[in-house]
Amino acid sequence: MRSFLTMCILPLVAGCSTMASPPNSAATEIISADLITADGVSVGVASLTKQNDGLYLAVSAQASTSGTFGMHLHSIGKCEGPDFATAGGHWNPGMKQHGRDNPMGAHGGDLPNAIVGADNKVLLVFRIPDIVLKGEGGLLDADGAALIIHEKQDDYKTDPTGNSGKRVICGVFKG
Ligand SMILES: [Cu+2]
Ligand SMILES: [Zn+2]
Repeated sequence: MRSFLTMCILPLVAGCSTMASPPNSAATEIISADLITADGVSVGVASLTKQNDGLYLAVSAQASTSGTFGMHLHSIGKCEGPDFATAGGHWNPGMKQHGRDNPMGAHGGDLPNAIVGADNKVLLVFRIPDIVLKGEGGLLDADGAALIIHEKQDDYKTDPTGNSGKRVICGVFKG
């Protein structure tokens, strides 16, 4: 999966026009991340792509269980198990509180919950707001960023974490 996506960084590489996932043909991959568990086992990939109408995040992974799980962009691109504390807090360039349902929110890194069906597969593609990617305060600043999926549902309001529990899956975005 990762090598396939990486191969498609150049949109004109033969074969990329048949790429299944992104919804339109002008997609340009910006960066991708291997997703790992606390034991360091690779379980999928996440990628950021730029399309005609904005930035998209795609997540494809095998979870250990079905359910609804908090998912965020954290501020440091470092995934050291078992607790992934090295990834820091939620990416928060606007100095807000956590959660879309919090009047003082939300963090720039707050994402919708990942809903995992009975097959335990996570397969999500969604548009994220246009954000600053590079340079000071950008998502892909010197220390990068991490995508984290948690053990519990994000309640979209409890600061600073949405009560989403442990960090279960982590991937490093480094630009
Ligand atoms: Cu998180
Ligand atoms: Zn948050």
